[in-house]
Amino acid sequence: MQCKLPENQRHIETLDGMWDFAFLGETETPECIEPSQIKYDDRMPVPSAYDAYPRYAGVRGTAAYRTFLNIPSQQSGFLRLWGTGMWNRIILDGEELKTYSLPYSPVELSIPASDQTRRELVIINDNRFDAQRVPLQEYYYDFYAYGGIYRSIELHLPAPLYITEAHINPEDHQSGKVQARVWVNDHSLKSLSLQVWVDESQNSQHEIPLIEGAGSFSFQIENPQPWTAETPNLYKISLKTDRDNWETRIGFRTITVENGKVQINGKAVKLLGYCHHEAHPQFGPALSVQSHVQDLQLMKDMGCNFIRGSHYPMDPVFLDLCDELGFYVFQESLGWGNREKNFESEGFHQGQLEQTKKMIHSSWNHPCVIMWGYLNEGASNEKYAGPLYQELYKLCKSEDPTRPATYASMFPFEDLYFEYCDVISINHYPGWYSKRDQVRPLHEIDALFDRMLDHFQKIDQADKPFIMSEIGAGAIYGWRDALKSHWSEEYQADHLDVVCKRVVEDDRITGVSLWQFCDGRTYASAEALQRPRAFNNKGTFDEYRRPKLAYQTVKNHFTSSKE
Ligand code: ADA
Repeated sequence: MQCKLPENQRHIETLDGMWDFAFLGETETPECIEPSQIKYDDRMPVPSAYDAYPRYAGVRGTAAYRTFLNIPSQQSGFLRLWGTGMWNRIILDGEELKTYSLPYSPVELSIPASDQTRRELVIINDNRFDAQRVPLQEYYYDFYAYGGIYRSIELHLPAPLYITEAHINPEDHQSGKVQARVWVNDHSLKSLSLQVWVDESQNSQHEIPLIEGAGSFSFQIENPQPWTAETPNLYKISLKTDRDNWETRIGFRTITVENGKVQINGKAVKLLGYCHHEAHPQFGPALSVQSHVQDLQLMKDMGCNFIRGSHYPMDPVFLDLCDELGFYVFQESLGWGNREKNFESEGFHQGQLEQTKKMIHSSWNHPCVIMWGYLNEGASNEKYAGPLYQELYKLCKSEDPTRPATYASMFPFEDLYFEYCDVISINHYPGWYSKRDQVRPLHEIDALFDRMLDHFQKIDQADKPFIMSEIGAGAIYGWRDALKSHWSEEYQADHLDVVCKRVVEDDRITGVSLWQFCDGRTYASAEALQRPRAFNNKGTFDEYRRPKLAYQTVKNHFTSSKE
């Protein structure tokens, strides 16, 4: 079937569905595999983490995906891949388009025009750990690293002049003023005629001067309703040129950081919620909208208003749902416990900057995102890490001055870089990783909060909001035990009882993202010795989202704080 484009309009189609597939095993040089030699002997859904499926469970090596595109002759366009793991080589009609490794990050690739209308798209994907090929992902990260195409792929066939990006920034709901910046593909263009539509009605007409393909303008929405987690009011914005129609949704909410508080629309909020991995034992990180809604409904029901997307940028579908259902999101780039070897690697350094920038640009318009994060539990107590902490902070502030930036530190008392964050985020496990002779060491929890709060005062950081970005205890689902000690559901519930009580009652603590929403698969190697079943078992739900005892405990605290 020949596809016909609507005249002078952008045509977008999803490439999701069943693709040809082949698992090629431990190839020596996936860079050199000749696409025409690949024998596709299977079919695989896109999106999918193929190594989560029974036939390929746990394999490491090279895989190939193939599909065919139907593009009118002489039409150019681009592909948007919303998130892949771990290393990829993209080939169109036998020609290399790009080789990259930016797990969980969106990537765009131009499609050159051709006489042919049936185009062959091959994605060679490798899921082996390799410091050169995959500098951002190490074998020791405490969540299973899958291969495949985790998220949707879109084919965009725009008119010759099109909008590449727009940041729509509602100032505040009292004024209803919206500042906007728009970018087009043609950098020689001097001005752009554009109409703004709000919720299907025409709002305003603009003639925007452009410099190097970018220009700014503003418009007004009459009496807008504010966006908060409790009142997630959204407005659909369409930017229409005579050749394009670019759409997004926005919410009127401001974020400020003042006197040790995070303020939404000028009002201090207590952030209560979970760290959330995109993970399911059967599907890995390739989750459906149905599964995202399940997780969000469970968190809403417990009184959560806050989610830390650990430890990589969340799926845009998940962010859309957070916009719609009302959650505040801490959106962070991929990193986990990185040390000297990583900080000294050029690939890691550049990869951090590139993925963080892509994260900011691609999730800029989501009202749910209230802060940017980077380098989870990196070496923020070491001198060698300083330049990257500084660069990432500056990058966040220059790409987006409207949101605070932070990083989850595991060094509350030795951290050297609190100057490079607007919110102090601490990961710590009092009452869990404890001295070997301690039985039910719950007393450690309040003692740690006291010491940290004193310390932030002493080092003059108490004017920054403080979030407990990880804290928790493991429990094996169904393991109820008279001793109520480590790994029992009782101990986890008692532990989170102390944590939540403290966070809810102490005004100096801005919030908590408990570790973690649900259990998640981790190391397949002996690294798993502290991880029974090879899962991180600190979920309040198990990996199939079945609640443990702690569910009711956390819910009681989080819902009581709202009364
Ligand atoms: C760290 C890390 C988490 C998880 C946690 C744990 O804080 O950021 O990903 O590994 O420890 O369970 O120990």
